[in-house]
Amino acid sequence: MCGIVGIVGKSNVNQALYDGLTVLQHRGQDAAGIVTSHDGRLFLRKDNGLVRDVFHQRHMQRLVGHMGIGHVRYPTAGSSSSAEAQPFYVNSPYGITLAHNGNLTNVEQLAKEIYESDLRHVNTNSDSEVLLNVFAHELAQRGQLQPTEEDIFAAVSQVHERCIGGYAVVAMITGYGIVGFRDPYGIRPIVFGQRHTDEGVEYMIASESVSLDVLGFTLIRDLAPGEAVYITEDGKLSTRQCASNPQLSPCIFEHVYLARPDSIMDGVSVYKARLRMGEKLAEKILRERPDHDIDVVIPIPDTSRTSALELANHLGVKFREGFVKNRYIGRTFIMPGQAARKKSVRQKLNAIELEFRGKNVMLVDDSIVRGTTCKQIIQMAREAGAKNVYFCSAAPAVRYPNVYGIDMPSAHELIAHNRSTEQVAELIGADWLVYQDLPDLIEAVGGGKIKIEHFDCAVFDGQYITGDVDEVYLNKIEQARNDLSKVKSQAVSAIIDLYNN
Ligand code: PIN
Repeated sequence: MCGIVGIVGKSNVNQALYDGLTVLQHRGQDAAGIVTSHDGRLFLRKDNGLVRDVFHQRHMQRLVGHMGIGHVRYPTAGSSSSAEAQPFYVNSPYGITLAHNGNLTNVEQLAKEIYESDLRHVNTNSDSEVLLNVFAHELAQRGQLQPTEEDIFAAVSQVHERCIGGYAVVAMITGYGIVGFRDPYGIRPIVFGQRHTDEGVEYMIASESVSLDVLGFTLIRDLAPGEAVYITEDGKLSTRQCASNPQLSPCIFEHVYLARPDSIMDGVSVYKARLRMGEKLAEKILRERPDHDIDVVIPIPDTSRTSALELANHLGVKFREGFVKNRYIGRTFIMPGQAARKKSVRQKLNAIELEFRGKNVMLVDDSIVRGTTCKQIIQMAREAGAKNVYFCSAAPAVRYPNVYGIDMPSAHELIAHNRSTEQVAELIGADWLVYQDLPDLIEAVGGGKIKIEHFDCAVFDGQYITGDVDEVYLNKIEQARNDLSKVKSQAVSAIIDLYNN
């Protein structure tokens, strides 16, 4: 998962891009980058770290120009070196930079084609660099000294023909304009909007509408699946459907956990969807255990608060804040003679005992992925004196890996993979575990005022919408992950050895 922004303004856009990325920081804390264009030149700053750490005064001063794009990265499969921070750049044609949220499932094939047929060099393992080269190649094929909107939309159509997976993209064509586009299933989110200034209309493209809100832009709409928007440097906006068979199937996990609650995605308020998730959970509990003995509903901060609140309302049970989260977790230092240890949940969350002592508590989280955190939280609730600890997940059981750009563990690391609800309950130590049913989640998100019928629910049902994901592919990503974690743990051991010797 990553965050992207693009702005065509009437004055320097560096500060607005910085602010827009800061609002999207929850989508990725690993690396950040901004590129701007001025007088046919581009100016780029990117590095590993949070937005506030990557950009200093001296970098901001150099990022001149009335248009630019930016990115915050959350690593998916592959390494997390600063060389893979985005935006990426290719000099031909025109000087194109690109930032991407998502994952291409046919990246291996594309990388081969790019090298063997398109005669292009890709310097990293990032699928975003591959995507950029496909787009650049297709634009170059049009052979125009000055690209028209026709050329740009035709290149996007070719990208759709060649690239499979989930992708929301912003690209800047130096000296010409900014283009945003979305994969033909609309798996990853992307919106655009405008704001009026004394100098004229400014346009912004972003992963989430909250980024537009905070900067004073009005949401125009989401890009449709397969659609592209092109905004020229002097502020002319055009849109085009570039895919031959688009079909909206957005990632439902955005609503469960990834997106901010104050965003509107594909017309649906994330906040409202989460309220409805709570309502559906309450209905399920009342259906299955009409004589339940829950004394209090306690959310595990932060995401689950919205659904927990509505769950408590519909059960007619008290809602209480039983856990306090530390927002300022410090770094872990490796000291001589000490092994690096993961920060425990105890350091992040603390229980307020009086809400637990002698009570039957229903804890609520947005989802259960590995099950490691919730196991510790259940333990904490017991230590705080709870009589019985019940657990509710606002999402169904996560049983399959994500291949469209969410950093999710491989199948064998998912606690619910090949396990029943009862088995998971036992492993996490809950007296009773309630998962949301998938049809209820779909109804919670797609059954409001705006109807959405199809979602990418692959992490819950193993149905990969692009049709190209099979056992062989899943085994390959599992292997890549294992190799990566081996390399990481070897690196940590090497550092520890260094200190110890
Ligand atoms: C919580 C986000 N949410 C908490 C992410 C934990 C799964 N985990 C998914 C629950 S918030 S585990 O956004 O930080 O508030 O199942 O892997 O233990």
